[in-house]
Amino acid sequence: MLHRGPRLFVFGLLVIGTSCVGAAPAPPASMADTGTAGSQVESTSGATADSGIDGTTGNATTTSASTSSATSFTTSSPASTTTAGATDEPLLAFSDGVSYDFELRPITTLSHHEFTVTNIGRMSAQSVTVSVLDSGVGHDSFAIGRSNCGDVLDPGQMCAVEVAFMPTLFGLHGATLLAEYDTPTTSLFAALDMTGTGIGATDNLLVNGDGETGADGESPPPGWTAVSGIWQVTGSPLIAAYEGDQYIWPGIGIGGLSQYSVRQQIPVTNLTTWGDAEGIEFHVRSWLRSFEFGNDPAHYTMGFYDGGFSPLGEVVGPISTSEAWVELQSSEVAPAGTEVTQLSLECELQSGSACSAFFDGMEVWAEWNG
Ligand SMILES: [Ca+2]
Repeated sequence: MLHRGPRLFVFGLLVIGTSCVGAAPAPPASMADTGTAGSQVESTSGATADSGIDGTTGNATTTSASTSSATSFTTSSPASTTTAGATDEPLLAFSDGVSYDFELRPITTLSHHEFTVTNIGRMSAQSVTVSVLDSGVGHDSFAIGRSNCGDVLDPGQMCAVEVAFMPTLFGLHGATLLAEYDTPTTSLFAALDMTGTGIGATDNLLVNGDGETGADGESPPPGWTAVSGIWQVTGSPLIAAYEGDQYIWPGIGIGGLSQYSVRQQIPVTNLTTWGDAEGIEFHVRSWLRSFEFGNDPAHYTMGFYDGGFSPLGEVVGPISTSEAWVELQSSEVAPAGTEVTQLSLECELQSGSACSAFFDGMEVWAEWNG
């Protein structure tokens, strides 16, 4: 049905070369221009607090050991290799200027961009370190991968740094790419603002929607909370599971009870860079059947709640009394303030001692495409 790619949390590549940049103060935006001589921030001894990075914190991780022979991975050219207007000091500049947007990227995918750092000054830059500044929403979705930037970058030389971006949340992510270096008299840096937007769909957010977790007859089903009735995971030759061996049903033995309900709450404040789940579309899918046609009607309900669990809205799924497995599905955009979603399974007893509703293959997933 709808595409629901696996939600990967592969951070192995993302942590390379990015340690310990948190202590470095964010450079003033007005000083982040890397395209001209005026783009550099100078921080001399005794400089004031707004002078940027002093270059002595050691917080940026030095990349590869390649030094004076550094060249680009590719044939990409720097934006400027001229030394016109440059001072007698070293001056580093990014080929992409002051900003770069990775644009819309599914939260399941990893993308890369190669940035080139060029010394457009007239002296060698020493102690060159390139790092991702530990600031901004979703900054940890950016990380340095391959790099051939060494400790020294001579005038006219360039080196290449590959940055990996894998959004972990829906929405706009941001971080700063820094190239710090020393001159004979001070420490400077070039800065570039990186952005990217996470889109796409999550994996299944529901726990034990297939009824496969828990021993036969276990009540309530692991991951679920019974509101009324027993509710169990079970399997039976009389009712073959839709998938796997087990399903979830209300159980037997509640005399006089007519409404059976079980629920599962899903916190959803960890899905977006804007905090709540406003604007996120939630999809529900469930397979449902009765014992015989016309048995006890059953359905699911998807509810949206704020942080205090006040209801903000709900979607009542289709009611089924089919004697065969039927796929039920619905989608709804979460209202502003949504912090919790709740899937409830409902069965209305018509006769007998057990509500004949069998749920299997249930999933809830979130989608946002910008
Ligand atoms: Ca199952």
